[in-house]
Amino acid sequence: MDPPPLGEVARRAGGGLGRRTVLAGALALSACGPKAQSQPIPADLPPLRSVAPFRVGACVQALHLDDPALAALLVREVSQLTPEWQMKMEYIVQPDGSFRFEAPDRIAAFARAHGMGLLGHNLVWYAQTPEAFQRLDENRIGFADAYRNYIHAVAGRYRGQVVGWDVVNEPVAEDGNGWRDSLWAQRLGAFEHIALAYRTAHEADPDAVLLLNDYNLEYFPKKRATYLNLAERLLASGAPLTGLGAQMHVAADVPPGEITRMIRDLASLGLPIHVSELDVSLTRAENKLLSRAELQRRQTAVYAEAAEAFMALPERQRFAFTLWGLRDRDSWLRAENAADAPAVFDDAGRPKAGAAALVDAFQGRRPQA
Ligand code: 9MR
Repeated sequence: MDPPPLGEVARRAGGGLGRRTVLAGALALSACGPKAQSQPIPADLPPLRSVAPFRVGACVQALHLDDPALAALLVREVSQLTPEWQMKMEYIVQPDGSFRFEAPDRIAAFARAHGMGLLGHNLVWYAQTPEAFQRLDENRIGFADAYRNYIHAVAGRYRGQVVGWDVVNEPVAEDGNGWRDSLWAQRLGAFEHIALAYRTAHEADPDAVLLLNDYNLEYFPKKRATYLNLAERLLASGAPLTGLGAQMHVAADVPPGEITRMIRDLASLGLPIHVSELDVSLTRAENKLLSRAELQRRQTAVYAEAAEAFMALPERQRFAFTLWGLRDRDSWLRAENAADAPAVFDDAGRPKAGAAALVDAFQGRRPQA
């Protein structure tokens, strides 16, 4: 199950104009504000991975690897892959309780062949509770043993191949009031199932960075506070939580400054930070009065802000910076709205202004305003 559209929950007003105005000349000519200047995307824009002093990631499905243009773009631009859905229970756990690994094995092999990192995503998610777990015959195996067995099987299989795991995905309630209910919470305890997942993942792969991952942390300070509180409780309990992920599925009219504040807040615990699923939707913008060109301009500014805030972290806290879909046409948001164009490469794989903004920020340059 996907999280609800941000529009349903992100009730913030549109905010002022962003500071940064790197624009794709072709995209942004008509509706620029008075301060905005159009700036063409350099024809020889260097690959993202070549300029970033940390791993740049993208999500991927096994079928993407059959698209030569996309496979080539991935190899050129990114240095880490996150399986978009095929390392989740929905793919791995079969109705009879057996496991399958064809697709994630293929993605892992591709990453290895191209010297890329691999990020395991994810081990436990409230939204995925396979039938085999719901109908578990506890005369044969206890629930906690089956849960631990799953984590051991999956994290153990990719031991030494992944740089890290999103161990628990989206544990915080939508409104930030406590944690989500789930089959896992009901059977194993609201806190205990989370702590147990970290302890078990660590047994299975002691070298992997073990991350927590959630969304809307920039939009809702309350949700962020609950997330950080959970992280602190896990650490206090001795659970091996070693990284914090912020998904960052944001809209182009996210108020300037919110992303920067969120990244700083998360970094306050001292753990490595993963910008884990960044995309910037045009069609989810709350402010329906903004022109498409203005939304595109703001989208570029949002990518710039995210990259600059990440660059401002101490080096040891920059885990990776991951884009949720490299080209517009690969994005999950396209299924929701065919008019969306949330990525930094267009349908043809050409860099948009957002890609140029990332390159600038990763090189420590601020775009001209
Ligand atoms: O983009 C993913 C989509 O292809 C899958 O069908 C869906 C369910 O597995 O998950 C999407 O990715 C989600 C990610 O795993 C967790 N954060 C929200 C992402 C977008 O819904």
